[in-house]
Amino acid sequence: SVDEQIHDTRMDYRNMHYLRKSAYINGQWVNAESKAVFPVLNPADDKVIAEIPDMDAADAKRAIAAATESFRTWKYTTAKDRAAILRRWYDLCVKNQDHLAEIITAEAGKPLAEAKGEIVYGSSFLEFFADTARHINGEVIPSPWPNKQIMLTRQPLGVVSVITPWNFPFAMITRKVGALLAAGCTCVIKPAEDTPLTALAAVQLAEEAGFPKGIINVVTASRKNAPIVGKVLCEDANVGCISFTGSTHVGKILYGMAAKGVKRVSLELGGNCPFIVFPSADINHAVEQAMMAKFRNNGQACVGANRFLIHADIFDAFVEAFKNKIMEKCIIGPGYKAGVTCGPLINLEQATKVKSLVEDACGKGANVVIGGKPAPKHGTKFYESTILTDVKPEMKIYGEEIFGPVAVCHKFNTEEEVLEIANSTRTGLGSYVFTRDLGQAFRMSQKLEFGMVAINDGVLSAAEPAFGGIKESGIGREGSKHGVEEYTDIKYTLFSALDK
Ligand code: TXE
Repeated sequence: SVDEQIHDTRMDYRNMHYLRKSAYINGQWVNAESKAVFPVLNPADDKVIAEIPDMDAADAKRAIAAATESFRTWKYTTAKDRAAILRRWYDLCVKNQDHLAEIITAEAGKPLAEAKGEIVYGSSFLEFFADTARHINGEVIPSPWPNKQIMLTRQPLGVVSVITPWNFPFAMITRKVGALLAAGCTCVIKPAEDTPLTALAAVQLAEEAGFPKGIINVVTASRKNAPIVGKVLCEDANVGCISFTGSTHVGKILYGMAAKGVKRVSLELGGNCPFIVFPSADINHAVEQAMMAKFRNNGQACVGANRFLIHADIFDAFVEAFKNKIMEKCIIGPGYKAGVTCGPLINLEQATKVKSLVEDACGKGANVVIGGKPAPKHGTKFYESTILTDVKPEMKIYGEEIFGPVAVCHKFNTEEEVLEIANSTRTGLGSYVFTRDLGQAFRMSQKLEFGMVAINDGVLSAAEPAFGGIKESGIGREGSKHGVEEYTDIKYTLFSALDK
């Protein structure tokens, strides 16, 4: 039975704080109207952690109604009051970081230390947006007419539908929800089916922080019901904006549905990030950063390095040093075990995708430097940390987002050539460049067609900068003041003086 499975595990879920098994609508912890449930599994051992409501259209409508009603008063709260509650939410997340991290490790598989890092990183958005809430300034503009004044103010968009992925189950919630609450919006969250427990725990802390009922709602749904709930969240007339992070494929479907109601969208979609190393670079530093850019979260990050483009003069030295670093640092195992740095992939679908991409490449002549196969002794979803060379354009792995622990290394000879290769993708999220040549760094920052360029660094994201991509990587920015403005519209008011 599910109960036995829950007990038969090395993580004791019974003692986990903040493990909620209900969804959250209008300030109540609730079941699906249909009473349906679905299991949430630990990807390390395939055991059931909890069964939670498998909601459908009726539940989604109920949540939107609650968010719509609460918006009527929330939009008139002062920025100071909104900032104070956000700040309390931040404090509670930091205080409970160990409990939250355990839930992430259980359902997402990532090592505990990394899960704690996600809580620190994700909480920093709440702290930052608490500050930003008080700086959503308008403008007063010189008028072209005498005795008149033009005022531009920022208005919240209303109810935001928030659909999040499983790779950063906490940070993807805080990055969106913190910003939209600061702006004065309310929301309905549909967390990824693989990682809903983190979202529920985060929202329980929001409840403790004092958000009034209906401001934040969570509708949980299985993979089967996600499109049903998603359709309502995109098409309901009361929804003003859809904020989504996930695959480009699903992003396009949601964008299409949003278009029917001329709704605003914020889309953070897939990437195909180049990691470029020039001969002048400090190779040891580049390798250290490559480890972060590739193997953080076991390669399951949209800003993860997807293509290593290494100058021919240093190719062999880089690949050798990279391989040695992998042998030293990549310890595969379940996330709760001390010392483990590489957990499982999130689900069978992702594990199969990574395996078949490598098999396709090897079948067409790619060379395995290290790894190159699943690691079944740890479980069904583990994969060895891998380096491939001799990858050609006709191999699927050349153009696809790998989303796993596989580093594909290519050789290049000139700056023009590497720019051509790097830019030849329909996506444009992050890019990384390693060089000591200042002029070259400047040219690369100008010419790389990506929303973000990191020079001599492998980690880009924080609350302060504007995170986001161009082309098929999405629309809009998260973090920074731009991330808050994303959830506002500009209202223009004209004041005409009656007394002349
Ligand atoms: O993503 P999906 P998946 C990329 C990455 C990965 C691939 C597939 O390449 O290998 O996408 O991952 C919800 N209406 N990224 O299948 O399906 C779903 O329930 C409404 C990059 O997990 O896009 C979940 O909440 N919602 C990405 C969310 O969409 C729908 C992070 C994301 O799932 C829906 C994740 C529908 N019709 C994957 N179908 C990044 N940018 O970081 C699914 N969902």
